[in-house]
Amino acid sequence: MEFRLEQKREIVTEIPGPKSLELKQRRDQYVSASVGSALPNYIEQSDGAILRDVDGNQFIDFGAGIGVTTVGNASPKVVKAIQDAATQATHLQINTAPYGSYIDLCQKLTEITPGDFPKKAVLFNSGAEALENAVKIARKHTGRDAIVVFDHAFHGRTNLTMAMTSKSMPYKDGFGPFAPEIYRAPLSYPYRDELSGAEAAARTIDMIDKQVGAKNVAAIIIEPLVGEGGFIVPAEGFLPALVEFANENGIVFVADEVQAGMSRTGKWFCSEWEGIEPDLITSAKGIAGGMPLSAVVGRAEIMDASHAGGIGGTYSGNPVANAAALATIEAYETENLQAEALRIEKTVREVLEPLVAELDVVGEVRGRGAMLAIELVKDSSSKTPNPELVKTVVADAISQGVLFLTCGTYGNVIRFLPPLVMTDELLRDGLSVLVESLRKHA
Ligand code: PLZ
Repeated sequence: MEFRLEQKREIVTEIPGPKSLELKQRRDQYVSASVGSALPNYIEQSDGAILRDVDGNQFIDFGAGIGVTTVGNASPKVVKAIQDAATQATHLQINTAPYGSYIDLCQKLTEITPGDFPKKAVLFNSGAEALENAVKIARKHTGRDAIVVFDHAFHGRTNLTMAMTSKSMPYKDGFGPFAPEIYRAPLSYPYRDELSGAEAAARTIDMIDKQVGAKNVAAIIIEPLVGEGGFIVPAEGFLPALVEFANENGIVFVADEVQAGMSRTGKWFCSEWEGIEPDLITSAKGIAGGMPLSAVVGRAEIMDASHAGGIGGTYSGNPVANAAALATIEAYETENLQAEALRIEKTVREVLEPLVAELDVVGEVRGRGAMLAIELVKDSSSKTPNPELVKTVVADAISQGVLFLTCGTYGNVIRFLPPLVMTDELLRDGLSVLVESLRKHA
């Protein structure tokens, strides 16, 4: 594979460098303080798995813009598709003057999502917007109000999705009142609850039955691999049991695959790992190689529940974003990127799993494909979260040219979301910085 930027980390100035500091000064004056940043450096270019800042420093990108540039930063095929599409039209509007790429993309999405039944799709701009609309569709279809979500969930920052998100700080604090009829159920978190999938599902179903009433529930909405909440993989059997319960009770089962979907875990959608067929799937992030695009895809009869005009938006299904998505999906196929996700998983596990025995502070290595994480604790017997160590190690890595993102309800998880084109050499180099830092600070 050819890259524009050398796939190598390189620190050539102080961190942050002078041009970054200049931008920060103007930022402090003109940008709302409500916007945070993990990296103190300002990026000018990205390519493959490298971010290059305004001072010429190069970082290994373990975040992919929170799992967005899964296909690679500035993937050449995606860039070309964007350029070609923009020459044809910068904006077309499906509600006024329809166009083909909207249909092409919806068709493609129905083909790659799990489930051998008639499906339809609808397009939006952001993950939160997809979630909002999945709720609207499920409520219209069932005529019910209640929405069940889970501990540790992240579904967005709009009013409805904020109510669905679990963590108060920073996502909800001071931003209420929140949307009604959202009920939070216990998740399966094997490292902490030590329950089997069946046991955890029984606990969850009991809560729904007793506290909400199955017949009142429009939708159960869950991330099949919980993202912001800590890269938690529910115990085997948990998801299938919830799907069965949903099917038996006329509840729409929604998999929020905004972060876990689109080849990230080594399959098109993470739901496939447990063989579940969600009624609806929300997709975003990795869908369009960086263009703002999201979708709800699912059973045709549910997707058709709303009257025409009830679902949509001015920018939904922008033709440039559609072209990017079609090129991204093609690249996943032709470049065998799902196999690359599994290659990344193999290397990460090989390097990090031995640390669980070696260092008492490394609680667990978990995830699927190229959606992996380590949970850090004070010690393995108490499992007390260790967010301080996460902060130290992540800052240490930044100073050496490696960008890791964190997550977890307790802020004690380091997550790995590399672009799937990250070479094994770069991957091992980035991980070696982490291992060294963990050994030093543990
Ligand atoms: N659903 C599962 O992961 C966005 C922010 C939180 P928007 N995640 C990025 C984090 O992981 O640090 C997200 C998500 C899931 C919905 C959303 C919302 O997507 O595009 O940010 O609206």
